[in-house]
Amino acid sequence: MLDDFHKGLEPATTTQDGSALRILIVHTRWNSAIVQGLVDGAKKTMIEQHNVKPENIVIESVPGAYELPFAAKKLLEVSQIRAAEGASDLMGNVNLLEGLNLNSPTTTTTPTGSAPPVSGGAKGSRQAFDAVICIGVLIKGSTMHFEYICEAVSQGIMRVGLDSGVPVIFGVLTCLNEEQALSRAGLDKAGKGHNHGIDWGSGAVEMALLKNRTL
Ligand code: DLZ
Repeated sequence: MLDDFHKGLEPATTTQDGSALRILIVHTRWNSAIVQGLVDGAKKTMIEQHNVKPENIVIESVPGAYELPFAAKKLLEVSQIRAAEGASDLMGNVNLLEGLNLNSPTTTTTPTGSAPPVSGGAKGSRQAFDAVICIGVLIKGSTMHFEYICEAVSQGIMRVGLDSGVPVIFGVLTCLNEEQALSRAGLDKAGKGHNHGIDWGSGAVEMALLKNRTL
C-alpha cells in the first residue's frame, strides 16, 4: 500500500480561479433528494473554493438522466446565441434571436414551442456558459433499463462536450442500489461517504479554465 495514496480526485496544483466563469448545472428530478445533495455540493465548492459568483451559476432541471444530454446541448446553444447577440448589439444592434423561435433574455414566460428561458442566477446574462455539469442518479432495477440509460447518457454527455467545445462534466452516479448512491452523495447514515458533487464543481472550473486558456 502506498503511504501517500489518495483515493479519488487529487486537487489541482495551481489556483483555479472561477470568478470570471459562468457555469450551467442541469440536474434530474428522478431521485431528487440524492440529486439535491450533489447539486449543493457542486455549487458550494464552486462558490467557496473557486470564487465563482453565485449569480453566474445557472441551475435547470429535467425529468430523468436520459434527458440530460439534450438539455445541456439546447441550453448551451441558447447561451451562445445570446452571447453572440450581445456582441452584435455592441457593434450594430443585430438581433440574432429574431426568427429563431427562442426567448429574449428578459422574457419570463415560455411560449409554446420555444426553448425555456434560462433561469436562476444572472437571468439574461450575455455570457455563454464556460462549462456544464450534468447531475443525476441512476439506480439499477430489475430490467435492462439501467444499462441502456447509462450507456446512452454517458455517450450523449461526452458528445455534447466534444461537439460544442465546451466541457460537460459527467455528474451521473450509476449505482447498483440506493445505499451506494447515498454514500456517493455524502448522505449515508454512517457519514463515511463522499459527496461527488464537490469533485464535479472543481472539475467544471478546471475544465472551463482549460477551455478558455490561450497558449
Ligand atoms: C425510467 C427511469 C428509471 C427506471 N430509472 C431512472 C433513474 O434511476 N434515474 C433517472 O435519472 N431516470 C430514470 N428513469 C427516467 C429516464 O431517465 C427518462 O426520464 C425516461 O425514460 C423518459 O425519457
